[in-house]
Amino acid sequence: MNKEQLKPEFVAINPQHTVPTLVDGDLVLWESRAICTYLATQYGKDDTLYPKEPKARAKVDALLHFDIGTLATRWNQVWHPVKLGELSKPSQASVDKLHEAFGWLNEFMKHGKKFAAGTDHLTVADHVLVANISSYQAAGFIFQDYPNILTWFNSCKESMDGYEELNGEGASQFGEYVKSKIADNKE
Ligand SMILES: N[C@@H](CCC(=O)N[C@@H](CS)C(=O)NCC(=O)O)C(=O)O
Repeated sequence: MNKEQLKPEFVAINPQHTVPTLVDGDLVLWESRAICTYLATQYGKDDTLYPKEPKARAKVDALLHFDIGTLATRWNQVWHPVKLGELSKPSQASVDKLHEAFGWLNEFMKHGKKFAAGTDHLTVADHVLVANISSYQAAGFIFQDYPNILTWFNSCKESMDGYEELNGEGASQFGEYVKSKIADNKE
């Protein structure tokens, strides 16, 4: 928020000046999903977080692509016009499209397994998706029409070490910021 990412020393390592950016030895990496798969591959004690088996990995990759290509893209269409002051509140059409994506995610999760990629253990797909879903919930979106998402979200919160400190608190701050921006526009 203080635009520290625009400082020359940051732009020198990542010309796109996006957060997060990881420096690990001689590797400089941005794009959060690539960072997650790198960390799991390089430092995971086994391959459960990011499976080596091609079909299991493909299920995880599909969710990572859905997360950035559909879920986050549709969220941006809801939020960015408000953030940039172009609209006072999100357009109904953009909200409907986001709900359509929630409906798809809810369907993907009807496999009866605990976690998103159809496993009973966490994968990077859960870590990536939970960052977005928790933010949208904190910003006021209700998931009661999406029971598979709600059940999965609870499993993530129970299973991810340090969930509240590492994700919940930030999601709440983000949600409050979104809600305050929309409320300010009403006054
Ligand atoms: N697809 C990228 C998005 C990164 C991104 O746009 N991050 C925002 C914060 S959520 C940012 O760094 N904004 C500051 C800027 O672009 O200068 C990722 O997942 O890492």
